[in-house]
Amino acid sequence: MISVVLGDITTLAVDAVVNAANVALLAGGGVDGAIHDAAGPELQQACLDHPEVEPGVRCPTGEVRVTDAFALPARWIIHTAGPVWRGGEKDEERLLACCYRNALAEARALGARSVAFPCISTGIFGFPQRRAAAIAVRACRHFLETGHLPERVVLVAFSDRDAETLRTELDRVLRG
Ligand code: AR6
Repeated sequence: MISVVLGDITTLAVDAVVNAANVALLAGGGVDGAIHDAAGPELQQACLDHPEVEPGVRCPTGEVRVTDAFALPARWIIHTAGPVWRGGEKDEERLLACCYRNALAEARALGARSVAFPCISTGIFGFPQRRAAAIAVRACRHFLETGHLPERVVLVAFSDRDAETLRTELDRVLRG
């Protein structure tokens, strides 16, 4: 089941929270900053425990890395680095879909029954919200058709407008 919730993702009692991180897994602003603030300082060390795969890159764009969730109500944080929007010709749409698919695959491997996603890439990284919402909803729908877990995916909006956009896209996809 996919649902849309308006609010602060750090407060949600779900098994896994997805973080819109950066490739370095260094605490930044936006939802990433909120997650680090709420989880506590151990989270940064847990992120740094993931090895660099090239200088300055612990999680390439579209991939995911898991940490404990420390002080969050969740059990795990699945960090993903979304694409920076560069006009749409740099593979941004495919990479954003990869973030959702890879995070859901990781959640399934962990045994997570519920997962919450922020609107990855649509803040500081500049991805247009409506396009991102359509990709998010489609990627989640397709993934949920392939197995039992996760049972519940929560798409979290941080503004009324984003919630409205997500609900519109979800209705569109569910209507087929
Ligand atoms: N709960 C839910 N959603 C939130 C919250 C929150 N507490 N706070 C912000 N959002 P952004 P990006 C929404 O900028 O575009 C960081 O510096 C926000 O309104 O957090 O993927 C990272 O370290 C927007 O809809 O992520 C990276 O460097 C959405 O979360 C970079 O920003 C995503 O906005 C990633 O940029």
